[in-house]
Amino acid sequence: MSGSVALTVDKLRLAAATYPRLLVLGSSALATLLFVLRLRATSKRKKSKGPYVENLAALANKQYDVVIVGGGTSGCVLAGRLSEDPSIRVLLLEAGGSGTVLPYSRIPSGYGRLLRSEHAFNFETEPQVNAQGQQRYFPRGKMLGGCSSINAQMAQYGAPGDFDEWATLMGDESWGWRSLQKSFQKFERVLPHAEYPEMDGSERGTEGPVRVGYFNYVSEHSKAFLRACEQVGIPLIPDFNTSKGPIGASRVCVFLGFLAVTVTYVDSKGVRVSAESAYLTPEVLARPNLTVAIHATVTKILFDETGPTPRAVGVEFAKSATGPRYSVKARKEVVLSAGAIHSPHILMLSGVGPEKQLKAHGIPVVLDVPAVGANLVDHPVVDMYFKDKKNDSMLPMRNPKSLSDIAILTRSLVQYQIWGTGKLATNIGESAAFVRSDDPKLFPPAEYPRTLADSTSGATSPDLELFCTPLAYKDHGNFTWDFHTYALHCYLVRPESRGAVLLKSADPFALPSVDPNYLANPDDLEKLFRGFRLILKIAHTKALEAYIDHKNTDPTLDHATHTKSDEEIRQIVKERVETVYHPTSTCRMAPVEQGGVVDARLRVYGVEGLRVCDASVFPWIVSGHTAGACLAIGEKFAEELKREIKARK
Ligand SMILES: Cc1cc2nc3c(=O)[nH]c(=O)nc-3n(C[C@H](O)[C@H](O)[C@H](O)COP(=O)(O)OP(=O)(O)OC[C@H]3O[C@@H](n4cnc5c(N)ncnc54)[C@H](O)[C@@H]3O)c2cc1C
Ligand SMILES: *[C@@H]1O[C@H](CO)[C@@H](O)[C@H](O)[C@H]1NC(C)=O
Ligand SMILES: *[C@@H]1O[C@H](CO)[C@@H](O)[C@H](O)[C@H]1NC(C)=O
Ligand SMILES: *[C@@H]1O[C@H](CO)[C@@H](O)[C@H](O)[C@H]1NC(C)=O
Ligand SMILES: CC(=O)N[C@H]1CO[C@H](CO)[C@@H](O)[C@@H]1O
Repeated sequence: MSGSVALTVDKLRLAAATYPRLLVLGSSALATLLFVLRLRATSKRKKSKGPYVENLAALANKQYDVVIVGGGTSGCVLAGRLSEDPSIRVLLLEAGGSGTVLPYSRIPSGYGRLLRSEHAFNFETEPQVNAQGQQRYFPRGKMLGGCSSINAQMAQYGAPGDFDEWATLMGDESWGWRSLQKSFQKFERVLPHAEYPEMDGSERGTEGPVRVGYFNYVSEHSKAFLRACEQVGIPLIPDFNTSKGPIGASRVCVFLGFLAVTVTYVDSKGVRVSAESAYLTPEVLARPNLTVAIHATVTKILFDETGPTPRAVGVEFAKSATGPRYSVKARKEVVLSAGAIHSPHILMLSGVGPEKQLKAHGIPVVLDVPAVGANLVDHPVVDMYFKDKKNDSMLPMRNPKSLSDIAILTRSLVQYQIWGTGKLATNIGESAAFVRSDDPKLFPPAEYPRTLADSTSGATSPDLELFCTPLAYKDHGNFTWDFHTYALHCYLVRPESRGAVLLKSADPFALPSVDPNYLANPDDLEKLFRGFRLILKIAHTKALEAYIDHKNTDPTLDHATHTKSDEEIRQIVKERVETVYHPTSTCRMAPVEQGGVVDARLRVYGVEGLRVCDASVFPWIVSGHTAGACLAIGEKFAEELKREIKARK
């Protein structure tokens, strides 16, 4: 009894001694934070909130040439580019609000806070039958810019072979890398950086609206990760030195940056570059022929079914499930850019999809297209957690616990506010490496005897990506440790498992079912297992010795995982596998008989006046990050549609 009283008195004394300092520091941190948030929010709001239409009634029954459904990554590109032609009247309808007014979208490290918020569609997947039956959180951005407003800002686009495969499939060279590269260059404005002179930009765009460069904060840990990769035999290829090298392997390597500090969609002021911030600038929004409406959820596409072929003639939309529904006419085209989950969802709600499913939900069938929502493919990731030996992680940004944490947070806030640098400017996914699961140097056949089907897009394309983050997290940030951690991650860039997006209800405001069907193909598990083993090897290199505390015995960390059996590791992969946020291919561009929903000009087969342009049209998932290709296909399609509309006049 007396002991506990003494303890309490001691605690009080300690609290009395520390609280004033805590309060002072805490309130200074809070003040700085509020200052940053207010300043950044209001300066932007003045410029960009005004031009967005929020009164949906004002749009009712109006006519446009092109109606774009979804103001996400591809949708913003289309709106910006199509409205360059003053003779085309464009309407963009976006379910969410503006992303550029949200501080957690603008600050590169802030996006974790937008997950599970009202600014995301917060899916839980169907139980993953090959991954211990678990349901997994699965977010999609719900705001202008779409996922480009909440993504990790890693500007790596895949491998040239990915796009060459698209060209071969469609028999259309315009989709091949050599041609599509122009569309990548069209969106890019590569910014030089003193620390990385090898990025000379000679094969990159320099005039586009999307600024890419090396302006994110990079921790010492991430630099050490690159050295660690070298120590296990992954060659460090200076990124993007594309000058005059031979075409084949060297260009591929350069494009991929087999191992590199990631180039990011972060500008020289340390602010995220989203499709909204890049394409919906005040000058663009001032165009009389462009209308951008926010908080406008498209509930269905309207068809004229009087002719021999159904024709999309407009869309219906609403602010909320119970609010009034409005409609607008599209004189020339309706373009779906609602992303890999919502584009097939909207098609189904509109009567274009698998007949049986539509009928089960009482939706009148316009056209039976079994491939709508099928072929869902996503990159499955597994994470490994370690104790950060340097105690220099992102922990104070998330969860400041001590005076020194608060001091670090305050310093970071000030640094970010004044220079746009410091820990807050990290994109979290700071460096990455790409490897092949059949590389005999990394996976000696004696140790890994199974021959796996080659799912890559070519001899110089990868099937695994490794990356590191200056903080370990579980469940997409729902759980973090209360001490300093470091994490290594591995994901499969060319999975062969396929899932589906299915209707759960005819209510357009109810989320559809999402089943990425992780690990359905046994080779996927084997490749991830190899990646996991490689990561463990990297974690135990000399280069990471100073950064990872392998003496730590916390059972929730992976310091002893390398001692586990292959079978145990496979179980860990199944237990941890989840989305790295790259779903694609639910409205595939492919010949009809190969599960195609759209043709090479992104026209939905079997109907007129309807296109799809977003990640859902990727014939196969790219061997890397997906936002770049969404921007590029937006550029490509906008150019073609402008030309097409002109020719029709
Ligand atoms: C957390 C996270 C991290 C990621 N990290 C990276 C990365 O580092 N690098 C990278 O390259 N890629 C990354 N990605 C993936 C990449 O951002 C996406 O693949 C890409 O942005 C998708 O673009 P999209 O145009 O297909 O769809 P989206 O950008 O998702 O756009 C779809 C838009 O449609 C709107 N919409 C949906 N339904 C309706 C409706 N009924 N009516 C009106 N509007 C509607 C949505 O609100 C959204 O704005 C990440 C994604 C996430 C979620
Ligand atoms: C980049 O390319 C130039 C010209 O080909 C070459 O001289 C230089 O060594 C290269 N730099 C790196 C870092 O590879
Ligand atoms: C890191 O923090 C732990 C306590 O959590 C402490 O034991 C260790 O000495 C610290 N290491 C460094 C390098 O500060
Ligand atoms: C976060 O994790 C807790 C505990 O595991 C869980 O109960 C909760 O549902 C999770 N929160 C969300 C929003 O998923
Ligand atoms: C098709 C259309 O509405 N065009 C209008 C675009 O804006 C100009 C003014 O800049 C009008 O003159 C056009 O009629």
